[in-house]
Amino acid sequence: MSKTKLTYLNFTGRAEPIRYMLLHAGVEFEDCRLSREEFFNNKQNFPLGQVPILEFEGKTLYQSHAIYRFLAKRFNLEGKDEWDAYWCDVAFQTILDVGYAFHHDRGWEREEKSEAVMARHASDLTKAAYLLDKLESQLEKNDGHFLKGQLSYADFYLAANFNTLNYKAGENIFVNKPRLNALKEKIDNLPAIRAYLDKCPPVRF
Ligand SMILES: N[C@@H](CCC(=O)N[C@@H](CS)C(=O)NCC(=O)O)C(=O)O
Repeated sequence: MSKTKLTYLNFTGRAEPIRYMLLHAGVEFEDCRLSREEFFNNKQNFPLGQVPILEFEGKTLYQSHAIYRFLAKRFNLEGKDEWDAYWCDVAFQTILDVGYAFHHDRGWEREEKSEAVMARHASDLTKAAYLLDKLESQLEKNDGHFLKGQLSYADFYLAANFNTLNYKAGENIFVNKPRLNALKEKIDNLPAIRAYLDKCPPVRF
């Protein structure tokens, strides 16, 4: 059996949902975290010159979202039919949108705290809060998961991105979001994920 190897940088970022799914599925893998220098020395060897890449069953997978969906299919993490898969994708894409709300230049945390910059940041926070409320409603309808009664890749995506989203927002955007917090806790406390989190070195995002 060929070795499974995930190559990324020393961040959670796009790789963390892959780490979570592999860990939960009990797949042993090499978690290769390149330094900036190592990345640029190897860039030409990666299919699109980017990471993450996942070597799995003798093939090289790239494009993070395609990898998430591939693993979701392989590990039965997108529900029982295409309707479940659809709602799982909706949650995933809504979480992505929360992150996109903060893709603006981060003038609000540097010197440039002009009225315009601060107004834009406030508007980003409002948009994110609106989307997070929609995600809360989806969890409420489904007894605490994005799909009722089952784990899905959207659950893993949320937990794996929690800290990154707060980093992008510059504050904890999950205050008063009890269901999202509970889901993150539940995923982070799955045995294989807990064991990983307890020993992985702290990273900024
Ligand atoms: N669409 C790609 C984007 C990957 C990507 O931009 N990765 C970053 C690291 S987070 C990277 O490799 N950047 C270096 C570069 O593009 O030169 C994916 O989601 O996998």
